Amino acid sequence: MTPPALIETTRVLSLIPPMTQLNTPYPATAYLTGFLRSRQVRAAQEDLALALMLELLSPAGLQQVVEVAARLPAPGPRVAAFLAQRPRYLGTIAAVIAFLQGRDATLAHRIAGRSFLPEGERFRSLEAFEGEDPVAWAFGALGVADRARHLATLYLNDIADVLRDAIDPRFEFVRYGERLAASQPSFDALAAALAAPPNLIDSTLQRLALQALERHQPTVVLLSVPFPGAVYGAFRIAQAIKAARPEVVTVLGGGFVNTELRELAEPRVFDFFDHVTLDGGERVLLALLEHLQGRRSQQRLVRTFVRDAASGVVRYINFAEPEVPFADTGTPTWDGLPLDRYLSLLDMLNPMHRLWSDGRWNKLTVAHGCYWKKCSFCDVSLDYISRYDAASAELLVDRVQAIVAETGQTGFHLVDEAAPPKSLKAFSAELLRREVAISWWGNIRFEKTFDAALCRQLADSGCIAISGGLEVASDRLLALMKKGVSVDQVARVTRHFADAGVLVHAYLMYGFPTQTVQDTVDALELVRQLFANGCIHSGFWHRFVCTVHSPVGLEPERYGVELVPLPPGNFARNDVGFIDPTGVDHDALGAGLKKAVYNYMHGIGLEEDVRMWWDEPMPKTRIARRRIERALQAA
Ligand code: B12
Repeated sequence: MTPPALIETTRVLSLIPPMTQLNTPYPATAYLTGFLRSRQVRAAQEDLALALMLELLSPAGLQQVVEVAARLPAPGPRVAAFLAQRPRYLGTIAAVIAFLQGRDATLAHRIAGRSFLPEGERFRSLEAFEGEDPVAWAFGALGVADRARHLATLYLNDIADVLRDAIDPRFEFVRYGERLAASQPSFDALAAALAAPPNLIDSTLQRLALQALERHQPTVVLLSVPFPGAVYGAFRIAQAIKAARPEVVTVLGGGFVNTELRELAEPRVFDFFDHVTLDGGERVLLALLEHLQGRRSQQRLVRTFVRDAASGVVRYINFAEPEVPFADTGTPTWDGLPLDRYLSLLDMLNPMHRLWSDGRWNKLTVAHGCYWKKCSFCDVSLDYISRYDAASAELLVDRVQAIVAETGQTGFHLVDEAAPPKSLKAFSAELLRREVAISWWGNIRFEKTFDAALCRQLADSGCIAISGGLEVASDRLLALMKKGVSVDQVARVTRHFADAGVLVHAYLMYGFPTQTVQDTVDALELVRQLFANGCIHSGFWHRFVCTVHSPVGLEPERYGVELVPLPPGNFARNDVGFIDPTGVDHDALGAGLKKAVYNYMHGIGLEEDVRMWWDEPMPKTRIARRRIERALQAA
């Protein structure tokens, strides 16, 4: 038995590294902190991504940026323009940040007037709009606040350009050094970047990390990397911790690790982290904390990579133990995160992307994993898809009520890959029964179950938007990808949602194995008809990427393609190239698809022949002009 005193000395600090999002915290630390506290572990959290940005975008931080920029021997045009206007930038930055944090709403009028903010290159995007009042085109006559937020976002984007040109070309507001980590078989590039002297962004981040350490005095620090664009920042934080306080145990986990580091064998990673863990963090952490408290041997760690002290070899330890059921993972807590300091940027005019980057959303998972888990493009073999575990509607609404009571905010983003219709039905009924007023949105599959009555019930319970995959918009390819929906079904379901007043966004995909040019033209024609018939309001085309854990990556021959062997390496594995005998140049087609959907979202070109969106001659569509209309009538 370990003496209680030793257990009590365990203090866990979970950190969000830069960059993920600025409008709302990425939820992993909230989930883990909530869980650990439910198990009486002393746990705290901080968002260093937000802290870093608020520091650099403060008058003092920006002054430091000015100083670095002013020392450049040959500043590029964007940096020169910034330096020329430096008093205006320094004089406006605090006000703009307060405005974007929602703390100074009346500034909207001055910003919208366009004489308050210095305007750099990013404001040129406004020239693309015709008419005397360019932003009104996008926001309508009423949107002074939105207009100002868009202008303030362009202003921040100009500053981000300066950070890139003067300090670090790898910097972006939602990802940092992404290419150093994404699908990188070798750790060399990341190692070299980490060995370089810290630039202003790095040193600011490292100072903030050490201040957080000072405040919380943790014995264990958890770093969560959901995406490749958070990896470099996480390693920089760990580097600072290991240099200043080597006895603090550092642990790396999160979506990127769960996806790309499953075969990790790179010993240098362990110069920064003592442990790297896979999949759901709950059971893993209980085992690890017990181990650190001397109550469990190393051989009984769960899904944890360690570096063997004697041989220096990386070992994966996975002592089989039952997972913590989803119902017992506790309620996420945002305690400790500065919820009134997040920035509501208004970058993109796509209405669904706007929900992603605008507004402070609480996050809730309806069920762990995906109930369908068949789509051949998805990482269905991984735990966060394959391990399906639902909770009762009562428990979910208990969590909702606890989160609203804690945060004072009623907006929820359901972060499921695809929230199960049965659970959503019960969840919405329970919200209505308890008269809990919230707004919520999330991702679903366009299942038949979503009939008119259910869509109305979901809307009544607070559903404001849903997204779902229409993917390649071709019945042949939907069947090949085992999506389990048909185009006609998607039309009917999306229309039910739209009729209930819910914003509908379609994930669209191109470049799937065996997809021909004709398939692509036909897909756009169907998408055009879905917009024209009021089924969908928003959409975005993604280029299909083959990943090693998806059915296409695991059994390429079943999809008629051949994989390009991955280069050898002991770090990240994810995207894999493939040869499709159709030989179609999908990149060339992608630009036309994106242009078309962008215009459809604004009601433009909906009656035109879809071939107009490409510069090259394209085949005529084989889709009947009233195909979607008829599918809707048939219902
Ligand atoms: C919702 C979602 C989004 C939303 C919201 C993102 C956000 N910023 O909040 C949107 C649609 C905006 C989005 C965008 C993107 N996403 Co996304 N997203 C998801 C999804 C479905 C859920 C994320 C979530 O909130 N989960 C809930 C949290 C609590 O789970 P979690 O982070 O995994 O944490 C658990 C464990 O991982 C673990 N854990 C986490 N951290 C740590 C740390 C330690 C130390 C330990 C021990 C454990 C641990 O414990 C937690 C509780 O069990 C995941 C897939 C999935 N099912 O997880 C993909 C996923 C994270 N996204 C992914 C990607 C690639 C992206 C994009 C980069 C896509 C793109 N190309 O644009 C962008 C990045 C946008 C950005 N910069 O913010 C990938 C990342 C994989 C990878 N290769 O790195 C995932 C895994 C899906 C996938 N396979 O494609 N995404």
